[in-house]
Amino acid sequence: MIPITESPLTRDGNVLILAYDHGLEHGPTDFTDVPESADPSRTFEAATHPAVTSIAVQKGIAEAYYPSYSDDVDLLMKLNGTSNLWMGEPDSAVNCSVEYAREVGASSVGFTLYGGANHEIEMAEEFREIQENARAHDMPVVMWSYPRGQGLKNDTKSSVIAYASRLALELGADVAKVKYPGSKEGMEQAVRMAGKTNVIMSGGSKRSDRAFLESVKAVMDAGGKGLAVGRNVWQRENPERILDSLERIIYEGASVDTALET
Ligand code: FBP
Repeated sequence: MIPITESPLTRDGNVLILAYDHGLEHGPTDFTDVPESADPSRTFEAATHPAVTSIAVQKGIAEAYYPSYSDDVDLLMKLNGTSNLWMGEPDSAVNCSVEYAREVGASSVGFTLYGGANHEIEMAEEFREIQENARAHDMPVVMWSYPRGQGLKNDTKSSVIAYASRLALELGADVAKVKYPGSKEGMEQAVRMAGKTNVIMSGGSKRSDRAFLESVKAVMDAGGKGLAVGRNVWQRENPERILDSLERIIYEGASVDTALET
């Protein structure tokens, strides 16, 4: 395992990844409410906030925008991804190699694994190659560990999320990014099952400030290391404001009420 506390992926041992691969994963619909959010520069600007440890993007956005921000922003290259136009069983195309991610300037890499999907076997094999290449370059690996597929009726129940985080440990990820299981207890179980792999929460669709921050607080109280968040930041008119609140909860241990006062 890579001690991620020594990498730019963390601040004081905690993590706040700003995810911006939604143009691929969900398409332009995610930019409808705040049209200026379609401009990647806006999210790169938000990523200069001191609360943000890294920005997670796909190769094309990294190539086009990261050079203008490389002094102020740490890059996590997402190595696979699929559009919402794909109607088949959950799967994710490998779009970038570890070597090329490094060339573009990434200090860490991210990979989605859909445990339980018909394509789990191929995805796990692709992950093996990526994980071993990343080890060779001392680059932390973040697994977007999202069990889903025909057999899974509820992909956020605690036992499924605990399995997701365990799967990340077993396959050698440094960080497991999992959906919120709905409670602090559920997150505690996921953290326990992950062993030495660090667990962070996936932000999810946009919610009220309080509901979102309460889930983040529960994650931190459960022993999680932070979150990777997209829509709950850049779908807001003022991304900085919610980042101020996140900074207080994740790095200062503030309560939700205190964080909301910022
Ligand atoms: P959000 O915080 O907006 O949920 O982003 C996290 C993320 O994992 C993105 O990296 C990715 O594009 C998206 O969620 C995928 O969500 P899903 O597969 O559930 O549609």
